[in-house]
Amino acid sequence: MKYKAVIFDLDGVICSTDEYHYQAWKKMADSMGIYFDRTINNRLRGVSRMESLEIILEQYHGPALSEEKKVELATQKNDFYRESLHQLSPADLSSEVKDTLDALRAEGLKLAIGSSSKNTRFILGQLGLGSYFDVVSDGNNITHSKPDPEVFLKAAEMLGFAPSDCLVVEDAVSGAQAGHAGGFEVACVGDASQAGAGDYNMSSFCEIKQIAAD
Ligand code: B16
Ligand code: MG
Repeated sequence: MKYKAVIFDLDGVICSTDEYHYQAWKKMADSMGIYFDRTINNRLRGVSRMESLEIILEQYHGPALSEEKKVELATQKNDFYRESLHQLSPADLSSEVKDTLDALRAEGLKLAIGSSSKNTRFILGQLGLGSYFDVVSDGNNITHSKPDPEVFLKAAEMLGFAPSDCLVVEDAVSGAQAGHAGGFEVACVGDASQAGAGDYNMSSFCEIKQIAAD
């Protein structure tokens, strides 16, 4: 195999939580009278919670907000978001994703998660993947979020492999940039694939099997 491990982004790659993020931010923004739409929501892909809030606050024109208030708003959004994540179940894991993961593992590859989300473990549990991955690097073990490579470098370190031995899979341009900044090859799906941000720009998830085998 070309790689020893594959490091997957979570939101937008393993599962689709975009709509839940959107609805939760929308509820928070509406409560503050802040304009927010799906185009702005697209800019939040792969971006940390507090950095996402700053992007949303570009549309806020009221009196200055204290750091305490900002944390309160981000917490409010996360509470809405966590509530909606209870709807996630193993049925939300597509058979294409699960079959591809199983096939990669059967080839002897180690599988890891590299996500900006602090809700990673909860989401994996909801999907029935609570103890599936060999390594989980997420928003709880990093100080810099994507496009900084920290989350992927930590995953590679936990795996005990060099970045050149690991393929990163991403749906966000910021995530693909993070992979490249860390010295990883990157395979993209979704938005990042359409933007041509990866070394491989896939039209379907199962193409990873071919990429890893070449
Ligand atoms: P949380 P990923 C990212 O996950 C999401 O794409 C992004 O929209 C979100 O703001 C970020 O996680 C933080 O999530 O509020 O749950 O900590 O794409 O890196 O898996
Ligand atoms: Mg993502």
